[in-house]
Amino acid sequence: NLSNQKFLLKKEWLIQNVEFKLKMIDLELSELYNRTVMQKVEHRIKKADSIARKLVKKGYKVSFENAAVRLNDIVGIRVVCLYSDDVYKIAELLKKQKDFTLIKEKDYIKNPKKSGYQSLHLIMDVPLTYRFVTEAQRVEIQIRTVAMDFWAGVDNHICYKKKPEEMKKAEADLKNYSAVISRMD
Ligand code: 0O2
Repeated sequence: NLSNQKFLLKKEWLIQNVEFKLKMIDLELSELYNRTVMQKVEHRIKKADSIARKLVKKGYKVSFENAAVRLNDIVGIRVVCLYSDDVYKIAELLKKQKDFTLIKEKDYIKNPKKSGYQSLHLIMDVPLTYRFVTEAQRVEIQIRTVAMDFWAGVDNHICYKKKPEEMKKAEADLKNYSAVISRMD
């Protein structure tokens, strides 16, 4: 319906806006370091069933309002680079953007999650003007190295969001590999 179309349109604009900023940052850093910095930039808009599952997991009623207010990652953008120094440089430059507001920063590189997951997450608000009204649009930007991204991909396939017992061994293994990846980075 129309409100769903409007919702998706705003999310698409938000993605374009953030990806444009990232392109500028990538150009600036690539020029500075004389090498490619961002290996990959990807995005996704969280699907309705996944939004509902996350709201239930967090103990909220499933509603459009709760999704908008309680979830930070309906729009997620992921930046993958070679080195952990790059991760922090990209984050620093994102935080310097005057029109972006940092809401929350989660450093799972300095403090990996129990699973071993590593990544730097910036939750940001980005202004969007539509029909003369400017509103803040929330986005979660995940910044990580190629090695961290590889780990997260395997974890996502084998463990994350899956159920207990038979996962125990795989979880322990993956946690060890996460430490190996930190050493490599
Ligand atoms: P998907 O599939 O990406 O949609 P918050 O309200 O921000 O405090 P939230 O969103 O639960 O709480 O924050 P958290 O734990 O930082 O997780 C945000 C996202 O990071 C997840 O989104 C995953 O993309 C990723 N992530 C977190 N932990 C892990 C992990 O152990 N393994 C992997 N592979 N990814 C992880 P979603 O919505 O859970 O999933």
